[in-house]
Amino acid sequence: MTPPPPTRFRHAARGSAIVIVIWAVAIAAVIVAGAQMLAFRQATLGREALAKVEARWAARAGLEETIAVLEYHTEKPEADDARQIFRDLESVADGSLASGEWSIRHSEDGFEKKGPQDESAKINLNTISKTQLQQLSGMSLDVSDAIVDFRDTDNSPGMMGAENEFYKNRGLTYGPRNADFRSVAELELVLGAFPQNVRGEDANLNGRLDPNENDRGESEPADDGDGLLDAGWSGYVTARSHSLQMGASGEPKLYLKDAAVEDMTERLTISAEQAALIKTWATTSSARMEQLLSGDVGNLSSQSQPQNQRGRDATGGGGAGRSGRSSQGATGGNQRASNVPKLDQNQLRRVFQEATLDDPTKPAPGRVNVNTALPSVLRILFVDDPISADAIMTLRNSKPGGVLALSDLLQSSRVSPDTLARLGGVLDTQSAVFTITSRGRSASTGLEVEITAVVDRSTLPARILEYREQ
Ligand SMILES: [Ca+2]
Ligand SMILES: [Ca+2]
Ligand SMILES: [Ca+2]
Ligand SMILES: [Ca+2]
Repeated sequence: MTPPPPTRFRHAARGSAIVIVIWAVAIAAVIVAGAQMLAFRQATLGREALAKVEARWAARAGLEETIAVLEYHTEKPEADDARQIFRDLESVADGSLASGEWSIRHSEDGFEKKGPQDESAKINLNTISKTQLQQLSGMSLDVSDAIVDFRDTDNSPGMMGAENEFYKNRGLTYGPRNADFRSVAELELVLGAFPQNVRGEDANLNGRLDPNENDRGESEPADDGDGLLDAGWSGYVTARSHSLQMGASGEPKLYLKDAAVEDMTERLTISAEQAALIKTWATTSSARMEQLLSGDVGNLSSQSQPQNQRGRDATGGGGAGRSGRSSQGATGGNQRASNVPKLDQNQLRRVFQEATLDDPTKPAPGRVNVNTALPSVLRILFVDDPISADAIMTLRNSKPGGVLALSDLLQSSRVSPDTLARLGGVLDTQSAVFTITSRGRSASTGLEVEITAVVDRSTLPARILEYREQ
C-alpha cells in the first residue's frame, strides 16, 4: 500500500488548482467583457447603418413620388392649366414612411420653397448674352467675355475675354471647352470666375440652406447668417434646361418644316390654306416661331397690322438672346395671304402649344418658363426692356391657370413689339428638366441622408441625368 503524499504536497497541488481557476475566471471575464463591447459596438454600428438605410429610403421615396408626378404630366398634360404640375409637385414635397420622412425643397431668391427646382425657371448658360450676364452680381466685363469665349467654338478671344492662350499663360493645364457648358459648377473653370461668385453661400450647390451656410464666420463657406440662401450666379443660371418637345395634347410637337398639311389642319385646327401658308413660311431658313406673334408671317396673325405699326415706332430692344432678328421672315406670300383668314386667338394658341420649329433631333437649349421665372430672372432676360418684363409678370399673375401658350402674351398691350419679336427664342410655357433635392430623415435616430437628382421628363420613363447622395 502506497503511503499518502505528505500534507504539504497536497496543499501545494490544491493552491495551484485555485490559481488556475482564478486565472480561468479572469480570462473568461476579459473575453466576456470584450465580447460585450464588440456586441455593443456592433449594435451601435447596426443602429447607425439601420438609421442610414431608413433615411436613405425616405429620401428615395420622395424622389420616386416626384418622378411619378413628372411622368404623369408628360403622359397626361394639363392643357388648360400650366400650374397644375407645380401644385402636384408641391403636394408630394413632404411625406413619410414607417421608417422615416422626406422633404423636397429649392430656393427662390433666397427663400426656401416646396418641391423641386424647375431648371427652366433659370436662364440657360449656353444662350445667355454678355449684356444679360453682366446683370449678375459681382460679374465683371472681362469675366462675362471669358464665359462667352469658354462656350463659343472659336479660339479668338472677345474684347476682354480669354481663350486657350490666356489659360496657358496662367499655367493652367486646361483651356476653354469651346462647346456648351455641361453644369453650373463648370463656370468655376472660367478665368476670373471664383466659387464665391458661382455658388455664393450654397457651397454644396444643392439649392438649400445648410447649417454651415448660415453660421456667419463659424465655418466654410463665408455667409451672412441671415437665414436666406444667397446662391450666387447659380441662383439664376443653369446648364441643364432644354425645350420640351411634347405638345399640350401629350403628342410630340409637329415639326413645321417637315409636317404634312393634313396633319397640320388636324392638330392645329387650321384650314388647309392656312396650313399651306404656314408651311411655306416654316420651310424658309429664317423662320422663327415668334414671327407669328409680331405678324410677320404673311398676314396670318390677327395682330399683324397694329403690331407692325407699333414695331416701327418702338425704340431700343434687341441684342439679348440669340434670336434678335425680327422682321425678315415674311414669306413673300402676302398676295396669297390676303385671301386666307387670319389665325384667331385659339388657333394661334394651338400652333404654339402643338407645333415647333426646333429640330426634334437636337433639343434647343432651354428657354425660360414664363410661368416659373422669378421677376429678377425676367428682368435679366429683358434687360433692355424692363417695362415688358414687368408686363409679362403682371399678365402671368393675372391668370389662375398660368400662361398656356406664348400667344397669350399678346393679351398685354404693354409688352413691346420688339420684345414680342424675340421672346419666342427665349421664353417657353413648360419645363422638361427638374432638380430634385430630397432630404430623408430616419424615424428612429433623426439621421439625415440627402439625394439630389436631375431628372428629364421629356421621355417616358423619365431620365435621371445626374444622381448624388450625401
Ligand atoms: Ca472659344
Ligand atoms: Ca446648400
Ligand atoms: Ca459658414
Ligand atoms: Ca445668407
